[in-house]
Amino acid sequence: MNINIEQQSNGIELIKIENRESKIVFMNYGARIVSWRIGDNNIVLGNEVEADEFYPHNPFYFGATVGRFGGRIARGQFELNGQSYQLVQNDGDHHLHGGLQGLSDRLFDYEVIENEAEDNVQVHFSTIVKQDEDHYPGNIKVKVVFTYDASKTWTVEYFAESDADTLFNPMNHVYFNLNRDNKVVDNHVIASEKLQMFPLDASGMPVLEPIDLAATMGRHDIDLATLFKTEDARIHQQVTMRGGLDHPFEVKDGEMTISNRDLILHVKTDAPQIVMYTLNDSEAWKSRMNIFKPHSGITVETQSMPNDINLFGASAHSVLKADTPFYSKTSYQVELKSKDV
Ligand code: G6D
Repeated sequence: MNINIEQQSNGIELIKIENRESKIVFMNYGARIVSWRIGDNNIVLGNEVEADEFYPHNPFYFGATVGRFGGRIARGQFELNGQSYQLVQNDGDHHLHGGLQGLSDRLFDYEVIENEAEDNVQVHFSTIVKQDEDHYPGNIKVKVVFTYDASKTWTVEYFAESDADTLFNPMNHVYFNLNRDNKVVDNHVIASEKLQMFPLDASGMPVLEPIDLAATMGRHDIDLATLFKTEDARIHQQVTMRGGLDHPFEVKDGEMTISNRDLILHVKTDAPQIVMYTLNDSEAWKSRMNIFKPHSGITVETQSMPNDINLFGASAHSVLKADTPFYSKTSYQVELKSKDV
C-alpha cells in the first residue's frame, strides 16, 4: 500500500493510505477518518482539502474518535463510588460526547506502521486525557489503532488505562453515505438478525423499552425511507421527534450491515449498542463550509448505552476500574455487490 503524509496548518496532518482500488485518509486531529474512496465513490462525510479549517469548527464530530464518553449523560451528572460529579453541559442541560475537551478536539501523537506480510497499514494514535481537563475522575492513557487492509476493512481498536475508577466509552463518529451521487441516505438498508431500537424520551435520553423493529416491520432488512414513513405509532413518534434516526440499537452479536444498490458495509463490534444518527439537524451549522443537508449521512457509533451510568449505576458498561486495561474493537468492511462499481 502507498502511504503519504500531508501537513496542513495548526499541526493538522493527513495520513493517506492507498491501494489499487481504494484510498482511506485519517487525521491526527481527533484521530479521525476523513475520507474513504472505493473507486471514485467517497463513502464517508468529510473534507480532505480544507481539513485544517473544516474540522476545528465542525459541530457534528465528522469521523472523530469521541470520548471519554460517547453519547449523552443526563444533566452532566453522575455518581461513582459514592461521589457526585458535575460535567460540562454542552448539549442544552446535558453532557455530550465527553464535553468541550474531549478526544475529538485534540491533536493525537501518532505512528504509522506498515505490515507488508499482512498487507495492512496501522496508525497508532495516542493521547492522555486528564481529569483536570474534562472533570471526570482519573487520568487515562488512550491508544486508538486504525488498521486498513487489502480486504477494504477499516478496523478501530481502543486501548486504555486509568489511574482511578472512571467512565470510558469511546466510539467513532463516522458518517457513511454509500451513494455515488451523495444524495440522502434514505435509500440505505439497515439489516441484522436482531434490530432493537431504543426510544428516546423528550429530553433525548434512552428509555429501556426497545422497539423490536424486525417484528414491527416484518423483516430484518429495512430501508430508511420505509422506516421514516411507517405508520407504527411508536416509531413514527420517534423519527418525527428527532427528524430521523438518533437512536441506540442492539443488533445480533454486534453484527449488522448497511447497504445500497452498489455496496454493502459490514459492521462488527464488541460494543453493546450502536447509535445511528442521520445528521438530522445539519442546518444548525451556519458556515460557508456546510454543504450538508439533513440525512446526508448515517453514523454507526459503536458504544454503550447513552447515559448508562445513570441507568445502571455501578454495573454500567462504561465503568472502567483503576489500573485495568480497557479494550474494544469495531470493524467496517466494504463489499462490492458487483465488480463494475
Ligand atoms: C450524536 O446522538 C448525537 C446527536 O444527537 C448529535 O447531534 C450528534 O452526535 C452530533 O450522534
